Amino acid sequence: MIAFIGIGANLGDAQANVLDAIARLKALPGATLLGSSSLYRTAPIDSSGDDYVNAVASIDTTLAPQALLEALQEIELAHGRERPHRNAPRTLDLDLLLYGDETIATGTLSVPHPRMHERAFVLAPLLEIAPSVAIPGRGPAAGFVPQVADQFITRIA
Ligand code: A4P
Ligand code: MG
Repeated sequence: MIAFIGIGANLGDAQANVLDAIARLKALPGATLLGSSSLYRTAPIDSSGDDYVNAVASIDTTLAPQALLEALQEIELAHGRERPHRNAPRTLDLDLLLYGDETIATGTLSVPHPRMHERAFVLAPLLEIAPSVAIPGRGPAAGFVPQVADQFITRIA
């Protein structure tokens, strides 16, 4: 299954944390890294603290969605992620954005990620590596770009 992972960090060396997350995805058993976007500097949305560094990676994986989520959470924990409250600043956040064209709604997992289409920090890196990707139930991701045009985002050289 092809899956897309959203990567974000705004504590510590955010850029290094994002690059290390991509390296760990590359090394993940049961997954092959297909691609990763540039890194982007983005203003916090519904969150506080410094600007974020965001990126998106795509993998081809045999892991089931819940197993993949747990693997992502292990990578977050390896970075000392603490969860004092929702949307708190974080050393590393990994979100399962898309899992093939599946729609998943369990107590621990919502796929497609319910807010991904509202966020430039997801859409810009996602569209960089998958220009024609669609969000199940919503349509082409590119169609949501005009609605996030006011969110600050810049590609890191
Ligand atoms: N969960 C459910 N669905 C998923 C999914 N598709 N992927 C559950 C990952 N996790 C999923 O997540 C809380 C719980 O969501 C998990 O235990 C899992 O079972 P969390 O990572 O502990 O909490 P969070 O990240 O604070 O919440 P959430 O809902 O992921 O927040 P958002 O909506 O992703 O927002 N601004 C910028 N510029 N860049 C960012 O990266 N990120 C956020 C986080 C807010 N503002 C941001 C950024
Ligand atoms: Mg999260």
